[in-house]
Amino acid sequence: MRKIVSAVIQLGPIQKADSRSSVVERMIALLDAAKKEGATYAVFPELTFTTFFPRWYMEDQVEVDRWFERSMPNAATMPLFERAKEHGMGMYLGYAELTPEGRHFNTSILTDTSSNIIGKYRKIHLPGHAEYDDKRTHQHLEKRYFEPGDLGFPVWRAHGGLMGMALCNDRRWPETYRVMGLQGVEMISLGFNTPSVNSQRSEEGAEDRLFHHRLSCQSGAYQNACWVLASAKAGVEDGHPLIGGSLIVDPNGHIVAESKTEDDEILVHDCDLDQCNFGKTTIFDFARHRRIEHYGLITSR
Ligand code: CDT
Repeated sequence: MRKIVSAVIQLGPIQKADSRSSVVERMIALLDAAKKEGATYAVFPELTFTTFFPRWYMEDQVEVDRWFERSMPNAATMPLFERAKEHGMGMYLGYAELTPEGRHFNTSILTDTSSNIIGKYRKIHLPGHAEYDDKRTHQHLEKRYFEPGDLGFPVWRAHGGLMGMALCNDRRWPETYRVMGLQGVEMISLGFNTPSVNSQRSEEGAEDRLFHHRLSCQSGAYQNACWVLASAKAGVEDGHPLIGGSLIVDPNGHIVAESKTEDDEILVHDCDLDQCNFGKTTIFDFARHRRIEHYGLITSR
């Protein structure tokens, strides 16, 4: 058995006025609680340190850049990295990255048990739109504030297995999982901020959104025989509701843990990476069963 005692750490709402330090304090308390339950690996949400700012339309780049981190860790986030190192815990977490060259990405990182950053992923599937859209009930301006990720979908040998990362909308695309699946991924961590209502179809509410979220994570896990750990930022942020539904999905596609609230909450599970072996050597033995001569269209359009 190759077990990773994993904690999916859901964060409740973060308001526009909340400081990075107050969020980091909440994260440290949750990390401490996860450690008490034996966790050695913690998964935090997408854009962990702030409210989901892409719902706000901004024209002033100085205002936009306030939501971004110029380095990681930095003064505000360092206490989290220090605590994780004290606990000997690895982390996945998402943040808005502003590079020294002035590029903007929706990013996640993977750390080892000494809080060294050993992997970086930049979100590839950016949902939403780039200009103000008065036909929507709310804005979703990721295409305005971020450029598509430029690092692909690598996997990293860490924590005793092959680890992959994704962010929110990526989970709806089978290609996300398959590109990592082809590299043998055993555990995919992903953070998300999903509005509870479809801005273009108000009859699509939280139940439908939770259904599509579970469907995406469960099918990705099953079809690639890997664990999927999904952490929500949930609850009502400045009047805007986000679904909860943080999940731990096993390599058979079964949900083994799911959050019950839209607030700060922890899910802990002993994830045995060897549970991936059966699927990877039988029905989803890609080398034996895939028929790539028929898949060309997928990459040509
Ligand atoms: N953060 C993020 O990617 N959210 C999207 C919302 C899609 S609606 C524009 C998601 O796929 O959950």
